[in-house]
Order: sequence, then C-alpha cells, then structure tokens
Amino acid sequence: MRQFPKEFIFGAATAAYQAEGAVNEGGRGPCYWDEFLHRSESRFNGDVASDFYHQYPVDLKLSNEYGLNGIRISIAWSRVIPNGTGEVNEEGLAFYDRLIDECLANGVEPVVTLHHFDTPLSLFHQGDWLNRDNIDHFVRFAEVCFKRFGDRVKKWVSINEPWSVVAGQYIIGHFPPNIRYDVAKAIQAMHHMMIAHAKVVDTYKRMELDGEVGIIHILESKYPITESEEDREAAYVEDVLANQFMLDACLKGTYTTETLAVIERLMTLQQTTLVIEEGDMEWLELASSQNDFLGVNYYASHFLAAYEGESGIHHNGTGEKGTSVFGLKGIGKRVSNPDVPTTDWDWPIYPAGLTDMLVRVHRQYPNYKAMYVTENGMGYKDDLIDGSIDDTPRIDYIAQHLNAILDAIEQGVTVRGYFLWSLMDVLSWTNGFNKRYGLFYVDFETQERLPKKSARWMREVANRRQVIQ
Ligand code: BGP
Repeated sequence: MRQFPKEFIFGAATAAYQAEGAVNEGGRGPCYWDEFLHRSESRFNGDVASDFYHQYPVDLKLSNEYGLNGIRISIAWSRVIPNGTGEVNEEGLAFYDRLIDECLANGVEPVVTLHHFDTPLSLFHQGDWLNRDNIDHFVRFAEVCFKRFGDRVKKWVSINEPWSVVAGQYIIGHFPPNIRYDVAKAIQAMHHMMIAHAKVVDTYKRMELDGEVGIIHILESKYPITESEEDREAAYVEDVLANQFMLDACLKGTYTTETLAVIERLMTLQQTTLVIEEGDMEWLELASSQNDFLGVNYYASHFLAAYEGESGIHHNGTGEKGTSVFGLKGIGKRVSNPDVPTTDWDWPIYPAGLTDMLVRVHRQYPNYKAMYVTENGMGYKDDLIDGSIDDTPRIDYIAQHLNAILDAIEQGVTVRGYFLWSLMDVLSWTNGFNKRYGLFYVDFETQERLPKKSARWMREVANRRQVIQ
C-alpha cells in the first residue's frame, strides 16, 4: 500500500477570526468582519466563535491525542496592532506567545499565517489592499511577529488566499465592501497583495531567521464543460484570473505575456488598466526565488461554459443544494458536470483536480521548492446522534483527496504535508455555524469538543502514513 513520506505533516487548520472569539479581550482592535457581521441583517458573527482564545489548550491536547503533528493558526493583525498602524499591543503578543508555546509543548508544529482575511477595520476603511499604503503597514506587522515569534515558529505564511479575498470583496460581493462584478478592482488589489507578499519574504530573509516563508493560494482547476473553443477559452480565462496571475507573480517573478494579455483584456472590459508602479516587478522577481514553499488550498474544481449574458452571481450560503449561480459577462459561467458530485453548498467534489493542479505547478513553475496542501475539507451538516457523529462522507472526501496527493507525489511533485480544514468546527465566513468542517465537533452553546468519526480515522492515517480505505 502507498505511504506518505516519513517527514510528512498531518495537520489541521484554523484562522483567528473564525476560531478565537474573545473579540473584546486582551486589547484587540476590530477587523472589518467585526463591523460587517454586526449589521442587523447578519445571521451570525465571530464574537465567540469556537472560543479558541480560551480553549486552545483543549484543542492542542486533542490534536496531540489524535496523531496530528501540525496546526495552521493565524495571528490577528488587530490583536497585535489594534489600529493596524501605531501602537503594538503587548497583551496580544503575549496571547500568541502562550498559544505557540502550547503548540510546541504538544508536539504540534505551528504554521503561522499573517493575513487570513482579517485586515484591521481602520485600514479597511482606508481602502484595504486597493490602497498601496496597506503594503507597508502589513510589512511592519509581519516584522513585529517575526521578531517576537521567529525563534519558535519555523513556517510562516504571508497571506492566505488573495484570490478569495478579492473575489469576495469585489466580484461576488459577500465580503465587505460588498462590491459586485468589479474584476478590475480585484486584479489591482491582487497585484498589491503580491507586492506585499514579496516585501514580507524579503523582510524575513533579511532577518536571517532559521525557518521558512511562503504564501497560500486557493488553486482550483478550471475545466471546459465541452471541447468547444468557446468553452475552452472560458476555462482558460478564469484560470488565468484565479490561478495563473498569482502563480506567475510568486513563482515566476513576472507576469508572462500570455497572462498579461488576458488580464489587460479583463481590465479593458472595465475601461481601466492595471497599475504597476516602478520597482514592482523587481520586488516580484526578488521574492520568486526566495519563497520556501507554496501552500495549496483545494476544495473543488470548476467546469466552465462560455457566457455572454449579464453578470450574475448567487452565493449559496445556506447549504440548500442547487442554488449557486456564477456567471461573469465576457469571462464564463460555472456549470454543473453531471458526472461530478457536489456538496450541499454546490462545491464540486473532484479530487483529480487536485492532482492536476499539483502536477501543473510542478511542471509550469519548476522553481517551487515544496508544496503543502494547506487546506482541504468538506463542509457538512454533521448530525449529533446518540452522542456521536458519523461523518463518513467527510472521510470519503478526505481519503479521495489524500489519494490525489499520493498520485501527484508519484509523478515527482514535492508535497510535504496536508492540513485538513478544519481542526475543530469554526465559523464559516459567509455561511455561519451550520457548515461544519472540523475533526472535532463543537457544541457552540457549551464549547465542548467531541471527536468525530473522521478524527479517529485521521489518527490511523497519520500513524500508518497510509490512506485507510
Ligand atoms: C477557505 C478559507 C478558510 C475557510 C474555507 C472554507 O477559503 O481560507 O478560512 O473558510 O475556505 O470555506 P467556507 O467556510 O466558505 O466553506
């Protein structure tokens, strides 16, 4: 039976706003989610979430008991620098000291993300990633964290999923500032995030700390629904926008002519052009050879058809199957593939898309040093029946995706770890608390944890380094 490499990390992931709660404790300032999810129409918020701020010793003990040797955590920028700029909050730093030490005490390596969707509110109101000043504010925050935790944290992630951030903010509109169909803003903000990443990598390397730094992208494969030229073009354009633009920036250190041709066309559709300032391309080039790893988040792939109708997107945020719509004028429309099952939130379950993506990065960007699958998992409405949770569909999902990783490794791809989303049930940004992903069920009334069937299965997988069928 196939085995994962000896040093392979079997971990699980969390993110500050989705897990910590305690939004008014320890001198934390607000991030934009605090304001957004307190609007009257909001069905939920992260005020308490999974109470990780207080429960982390329990979660780390469980991680250890269930065979995990890695955890993704993120540092809330507004816990460390409440306003985003200005004063550093010692209480915030002290919390992350305790959290990191607890990870290490439990033999669970912390992989730490600096930006997981949670820009401080004041910087959000100044334009967030559309404002170039955000770049230097972010680099300063990174430097504060490297100085304080760099002796113990050996794997750093600059930004989690730039594409999801800008797609949510400017295309789908379910993230603040809730703008829809503005592909041009999304592209411009992504470019700034790439410069921010490059500067963070440079800062880390200059500090000569003993560890690795990288970035995480959501990388979902895009396939044409038919072999027609128009459908193939739709898949290609969405791929360039969501995947290739940033892979080029991070791993090639430039935007290739093919990538730029698509990007320029998309900008022109909105009567604008991409602003690249003097020195930007040098930053990208510098960082591209210094990244130590690429984190790949993968949940689904998409099947595309050509689309010339008006843009229309409906986000399925309730788990009512079959309600998603995603069509962008002049780009393409995501359509269902009858051969591919979907989750209740309409996410196609297509493990081959993960193998394809890993192999593609390996071939197209040969200077990547290592990849980690930093998120993968299945949103599911877990039912608590007689005090236990049988989440067999989730186990099947994970098994298929672990096999997809083994397929890629067999083709020569360097993959060093797998982090399940999520460690315990957490808040889902635009869905609330009924879209559960955790290995550990959370009773959001009592904050009690209950290992699911998948947790017991994962322990076996990690122990044997094999996919248990
Ligand atoms: C990724 C994010 C995570 C997490 C996950 C599941 O994009 O990095 O923070 O939320 O997706 O997404 P959702 O909660 O929308 O189902």
